Amino acid sequence: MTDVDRFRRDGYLLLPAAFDPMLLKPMIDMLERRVDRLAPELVARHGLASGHAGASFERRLGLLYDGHELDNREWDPVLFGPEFHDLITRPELTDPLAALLGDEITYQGNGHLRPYLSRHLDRLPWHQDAQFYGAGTEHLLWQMAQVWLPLVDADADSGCLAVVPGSHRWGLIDGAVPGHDNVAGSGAERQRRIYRATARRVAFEPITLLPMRAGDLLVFTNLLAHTGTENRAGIVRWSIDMRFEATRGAHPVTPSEARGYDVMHRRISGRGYVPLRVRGAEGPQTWAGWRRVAGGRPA
Ligand SMILES: O=C(O)CCC(=O)C(=O)O
Repeated sequence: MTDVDRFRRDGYLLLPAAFDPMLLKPMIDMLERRVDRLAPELVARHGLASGHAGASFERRLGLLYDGHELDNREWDPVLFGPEFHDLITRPELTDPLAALLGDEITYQGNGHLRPYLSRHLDRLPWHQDAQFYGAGTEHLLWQMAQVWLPLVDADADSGCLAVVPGSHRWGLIDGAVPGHDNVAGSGAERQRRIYRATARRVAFEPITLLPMRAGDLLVFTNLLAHTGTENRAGIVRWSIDMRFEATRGAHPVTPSEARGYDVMHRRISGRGYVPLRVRGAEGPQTWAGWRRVAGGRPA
């Protein structure tokens, strides 16, 4: 069975050791510099005795936030930079994606960097990503790929993902909120509805935990039911999740796929995400080119 067969059967594909961990180093070094710059402010704000300068990448941010809330979304803008650009245009990532999406591939600009702290009873609940993208995007099942990339080892104690294999065949569990605006934030009530409906649907299904090491890659469909798990390991589970598409316009699509692209692209442009061509006949866009499209947005 090929990787493509496995992806179509299970709705996800785990690629162990896709990256030499050394290739993650520029990204990690950049994040360590950010944490270092942030440390004096956090020391003052949280009344700490020390900035924990000697602590490891896995531990330092957790020590600086000990007992305090961290909003992961504050870290997303950090992805718009040369280190992330260079990481996601690498063949180690785009080769496996090309097997699934074809040779013209675009990162949709919608990535999240999650310094996920060790917090008992805290995790992202069960959902399908398409529930958030909006009804219609389920038709992009084979035109999109979600990628999850841990920057540190993530296991059952430190918040690895869990999935229901084959759940992409269930269709959209709850996306049918008429008039739902998929550009604006989902709102607490909508989020609750999505999480509740998905939790009910997965309740009696066999789940699979996906422990991963730094350098592994997980690729999954936008209909795969998945959740984060509790991080109880005392380390920061640094990970990146991001969405790619078979570049719109580069290949023929069905009318429902075209509708799916319309809904998805409305969200992307409405939210100001800046897509990046990571692979194609013209090669990947350069960092300078990506930055230019973003209108010189500061990195
Ligand atoms: O990183 C996590 O814990 C959850 C990530 C997730 O739900 C996603 O990538 O869609």
